[in-house]
Amino acid sequence: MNGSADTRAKLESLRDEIRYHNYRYHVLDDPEIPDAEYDRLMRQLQALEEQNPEFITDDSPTQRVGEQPISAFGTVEHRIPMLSLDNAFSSAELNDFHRRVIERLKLGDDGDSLRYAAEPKLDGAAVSLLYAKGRLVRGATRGDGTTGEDITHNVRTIKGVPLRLIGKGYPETLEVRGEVFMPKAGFEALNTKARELGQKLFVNPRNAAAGSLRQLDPKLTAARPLDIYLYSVGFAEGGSLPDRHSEILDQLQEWGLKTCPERKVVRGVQGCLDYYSDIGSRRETLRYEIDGVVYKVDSIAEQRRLGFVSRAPRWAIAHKFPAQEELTVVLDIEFQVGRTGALTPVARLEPVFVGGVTVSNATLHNIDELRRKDVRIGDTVIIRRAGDVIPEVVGVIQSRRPAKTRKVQLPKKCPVCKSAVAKEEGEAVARCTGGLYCSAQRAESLKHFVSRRALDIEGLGARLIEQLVAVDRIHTPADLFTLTEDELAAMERMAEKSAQNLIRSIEASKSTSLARFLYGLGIREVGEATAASLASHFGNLESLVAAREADLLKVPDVGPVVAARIRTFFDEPHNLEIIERLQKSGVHWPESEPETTESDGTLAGKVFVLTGTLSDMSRDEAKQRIIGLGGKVTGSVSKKTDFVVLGENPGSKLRKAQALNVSLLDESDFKELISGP
Ligand code: 9MJ
Repeated sequence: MNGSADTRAKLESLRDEIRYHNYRYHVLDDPEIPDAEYDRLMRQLQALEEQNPEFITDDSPTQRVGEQPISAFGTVEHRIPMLSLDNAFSSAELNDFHRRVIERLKLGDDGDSLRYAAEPKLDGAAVSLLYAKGRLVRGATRGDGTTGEDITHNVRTIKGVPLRLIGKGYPETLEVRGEVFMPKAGFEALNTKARELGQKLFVNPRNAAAGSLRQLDPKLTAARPLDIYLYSVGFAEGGSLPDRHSEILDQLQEWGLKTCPERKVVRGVQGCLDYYSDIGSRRETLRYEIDGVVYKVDSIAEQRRLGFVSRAPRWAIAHKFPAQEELTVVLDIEFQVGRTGALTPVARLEPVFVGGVTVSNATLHNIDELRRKDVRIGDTVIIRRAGDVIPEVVGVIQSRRPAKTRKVQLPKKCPVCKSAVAKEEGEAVARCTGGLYCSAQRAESLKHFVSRRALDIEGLGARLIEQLVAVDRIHTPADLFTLTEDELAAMERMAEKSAQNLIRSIEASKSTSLARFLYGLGIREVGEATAASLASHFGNLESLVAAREADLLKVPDVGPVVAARIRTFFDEPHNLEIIERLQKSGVHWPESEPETTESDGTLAGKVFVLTGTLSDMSRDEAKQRIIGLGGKVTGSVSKKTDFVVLGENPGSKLRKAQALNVSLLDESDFKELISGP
């Protein structure tokens, strides 16, 4: 008896929790928890209801396919229900799906070559568009799958939605379905504007797309950067369609309906898995947000034979990427001291699997962020890890804050060297004032000096550097070149062979380039690109050390702040002494002719940014060509950038360029430009 009362109470409390999150998500457009957590709650409820079917109630969130339409819009009955997709979270689950398909279709060994139409799974809002005699007559949201909201006025404002179909041969009546989404660049621009105006930010592009579609005033929707890709046909009358999904989409494209350019036909599970990893590796560089890929049995006849289960087709599955946001608990908050003394609050976490790896630390960026987000020890927080970016704490789940939490204050003294901590007014970053007295700053400077893009000393890891600093064996980079093999072999966890190899790579690192050396010195504000500009501008170290601020300002990429930092660095006798010792130990680089700043080349005055890998030339070569023609190359995209050159797998610079409307050049455009008239 008691057992069943407990079960009912548990069911009701889960349902209430899910209803609360439905409300936050669908009504307030302000979700509190990550999708992965919502999915877990839903699955928990489904499992509990499956075990206790007698307790299923009509008003349970499981009994609804999607969200109920809000009444402000007219409603639309979908003639054919708009289904959702089943999910596969692993290749094993994908294999199960494929096996079921083959069994149902009785394909036997032929199943290995079954054709699937594969496409990215867009993270936006599902819509239906109805065309009568080629004219757009209605747009609707998915709603609960059966009944959606009439958003005709809003979809008409989306430039990617044709108001009339083009070409010929389209059916008299055609209902197409797809995803309205907000491209990442547009989303960032929108949030930047909202931040400036002190307005509420959108949590993610999907939320922004869904919210934009449900504006009562179409002018508001029109001002939002929305786009669309169509991915299926609901029904077609008075005309015929091809008999493969992939060919139907080709046909839609010819009638002016946008389809995703990444879609592809693959064969069997292996083809699906290859597609999954290809799209996964390019996910960050796509201009829109996706949360997985979708595979659909390509043959429409086979789709019909497979049919549907209650909510989803049996012929399609969404293969999800690992969630990029997850929940966990903050065990502690510590301050890490960086190379420049910056104190970064870091949350120590209950380990959590997110973005494909287990994460136990996440950054809180700086003290202002920590205060703004009001993260406390004991809090349940959202952790985000996207691509290779350092995991960060996105925010706190207020409703899960325990009665007792502990707030963390900015320490007055450096947690490592006890020097005073200073934070300048208006600056977000607090710093340890200990300079090279602080062993953390010393260790971090050394790690930077030996890092791959600086002197590139292989085998000299963070642990070893920390040990060497802790025993006071190394104070400055120059001390690295006095290490002996015997000494290293005596260090903890150091095999003789590794000691030998390390000495060899220290020796090899002595032959470097001026750009790498300058970057390795760790001058504030001098990143890789600025170091490279300084190296090619001055050609040798002596001229750079002797340069006045006015001379430095002539270097592309160098403004007054950077120039002052460089001057301060070389005015410090201690720094010059280290440089001299390094050169005496044999660190050297080839010198080059200083650049002439006055140029009348064909690219005179044009500012370039390079991103991604070019197939026919190295980045350095590309850069030399631009400089040779009078142009400049800088490291980051700004309003001053004239062109961004895109190689293979461009990074965030592409998005920035799109947001700022900077001209983009692919490799062939670029080659044409530098080859001249
Ligand atoms: C998305 N979200 O990209 C479907 N979807 O197909 C794609 N969703 C879908 N297909 C049938 N590419 C139901 C939903």
